[in-house]
Amino acid sequence: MERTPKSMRLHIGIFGRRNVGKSSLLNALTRQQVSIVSDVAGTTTDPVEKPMELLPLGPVLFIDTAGVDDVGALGAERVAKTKKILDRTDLGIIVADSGEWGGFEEGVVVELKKRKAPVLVVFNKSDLGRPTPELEARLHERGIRSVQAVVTRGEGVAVVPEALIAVAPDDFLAETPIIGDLLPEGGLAVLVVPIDKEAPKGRIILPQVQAIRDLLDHGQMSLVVREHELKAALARLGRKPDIVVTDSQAFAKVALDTPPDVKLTSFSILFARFKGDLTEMVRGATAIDRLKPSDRVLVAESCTHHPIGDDIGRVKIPNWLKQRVGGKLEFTTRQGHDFPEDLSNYKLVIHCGACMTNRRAVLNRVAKSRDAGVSITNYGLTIAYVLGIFERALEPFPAALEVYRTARSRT
Ligand SMILES: Nc1nc2c(ncn2[C@@H]2O[C@H](COP(=O)(O)OP(=O)(O)OP(=O)(O)O)[C@@H](O)[C@H]2O)c(=O)[nH]1
Ligand code: SF4
Ligand SMILES: [Mg+2]
Repeated sequence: MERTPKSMRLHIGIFGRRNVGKSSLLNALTRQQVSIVSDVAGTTTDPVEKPMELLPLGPVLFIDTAGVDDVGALGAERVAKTKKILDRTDLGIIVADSGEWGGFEEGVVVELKKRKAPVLVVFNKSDLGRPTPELEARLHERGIRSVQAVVTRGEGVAVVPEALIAVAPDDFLAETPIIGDLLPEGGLAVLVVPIDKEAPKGRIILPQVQAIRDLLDHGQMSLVVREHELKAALARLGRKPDIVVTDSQAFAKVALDTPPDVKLTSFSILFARFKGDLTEMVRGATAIDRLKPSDRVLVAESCTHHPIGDDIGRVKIPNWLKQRVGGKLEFTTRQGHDFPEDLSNYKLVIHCGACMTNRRAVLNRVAKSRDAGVSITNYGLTIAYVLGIFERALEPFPAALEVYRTARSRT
């Protein structure tokens, strides 16, 4: 994390009048005393920077600024410093006090919009006063998202990361390649694509197409085979491939046929990283061990049509999990944009590969699950977990594997 160059981090500037709770918010988000908080207006005089990993958004740099509503020589200096921060801001948080919104806040909105930086408004101190519904509606109409908080009591802080994901610029969310970074240039990936009755006629599905394109973009080769051809294909090669990627449905057979020193994973696991948050979903998979009979599990699919057959989320995964738990589980399936607002009844969310949606949508669901204290994982990770090949399937992703091993050692 610390190796991410500063320029690659999403820069999040925190702006607002003096004493509105900017530094309190930074400390709450980072869970550290990074910036000095006091009831004296004008406490922060120089910008305070704090790099951190804000999952699932990735590496960010928070910049707490000096309140800029004051006048006089010192004030002018502060205004100048804060204006400089505006120029480095990819995303601006405007902290407002007790629902108050005026020319100052509007001015910051204008400056941020000029720089094409998205805005999130945090109405802090809502224990003392709240924004009027009209004000909230007005901001909403202009596409400005707002949340209410009482930072000193920790209230509303947990929804801030979720709101940041929702407003973050697209290019900060779509940085991970699908597969190209997992093998060297000129490397070879063998892709296992079952052609069974569930495969769509005359074509291969989107995650597979996109993986092939990503390999081409990275100057790598691919060899596409069906699962019963894998052994023969490997035997024909002069050198072992760098990685084998399989459709999750053929995981068990492919794991047997792939030499132990060749990396192996699934399309769905590649997509847990590409479209979501692999680390969080790896941690989520370990919740399978804590499932008990009659627990509720949510199966979420990003589109209403499943080209590789409906039965994976509705039949196969439920059956494997029931077997493992040794009793009945309550499964609910949701499709498309229909993701429940209230997750508190569920023990686990199992998401599809999300090939038909964008990363922001999945990261939002990851954040929602985390807020609700519910584990979230995906199809491919669940299958690898129940088949007992989880560590093998995570070998290409050392950081995620480490998270898994740490999570296991705690239980
Ligand atoms: N009642 C109430 N007080 C709060 C809340 N959040 C912060 N405060 C208090 O407000 C005061 C100012 O907080 P800071 O975090 O220092 O505010 P700031 O915006 O960084 O202030 P400057 O650096 O001076 O511009 C402190 O006494 C905080 O404890 C809140 O939600 N409710
Ligand atoms: S979005 Fe999900 S359910 Fe739809 S095809 Fe892709 S993986 Fe399957
Ligand atoms: Mg401050």
